[in-house]
Amino acid sequence: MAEVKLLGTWVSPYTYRVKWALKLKGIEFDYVEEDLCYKSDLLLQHNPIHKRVPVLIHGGKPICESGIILEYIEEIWPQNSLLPSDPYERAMARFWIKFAEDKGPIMWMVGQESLEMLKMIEEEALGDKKFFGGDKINMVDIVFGLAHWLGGEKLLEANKFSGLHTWLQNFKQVPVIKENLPELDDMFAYLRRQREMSPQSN
Ligand SMILES: N[C@@H](CCC(=O)N[C@@H](CS)C(=O)NCC(=O)O)C(=O)O
Repeated sequence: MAEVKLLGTWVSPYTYRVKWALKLKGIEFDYVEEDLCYKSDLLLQHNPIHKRVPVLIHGGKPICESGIILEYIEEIWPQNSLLPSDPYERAMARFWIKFAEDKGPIMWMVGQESLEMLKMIEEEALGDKKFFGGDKINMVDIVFGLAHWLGGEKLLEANKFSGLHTWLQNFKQVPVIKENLPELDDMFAYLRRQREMSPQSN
């Protein structure tokens, strides 16, 4: 078995978090595309609790849950660090990662609650920085990258979150992100086909 293997699926934002982190650190890995309608034995054996992607298999041992995987990657491969070295700044980065995890997709859906959250993020977490990590992309940017999947650009533009809108554009221009980002139209077409094929839709 390859030393590092990633089980994922191309429409999954959580899979991309792990892919981006590995690539930003220059780690070689084998990527295994999963069909979530027919989960492989490899996936079922390595994530028997949730049976979800992503799963990182390192030296034969599985690690599940994208947030936990990101922390693991940072510990095992400290090069091109994805967290600040200063303990206070590191705690702040983890605060915003937890915020993004707790709020989930709601943050990027139009509504009073999401607008208030986005305002807080823009003012408190991003400020006038290029990335949440400062001049360089870090784990907070990776976690907020979910915005792409939810068409965040339109929401940010329409509601005049110019700081966050510029951030999302800067984020998507980082070569590793740009080269590893599914097209929204392809994803919607795929998910539509999946829905049509699923027995519940008949
Ligand atoms: N909290 C998990 C979420 C992972 C997740 O929702 N994965 C989805 C794909 S985006 C999945 O595997 N779904 C299959 C299923 O639930 O059966 C993480 O951060 O890794």
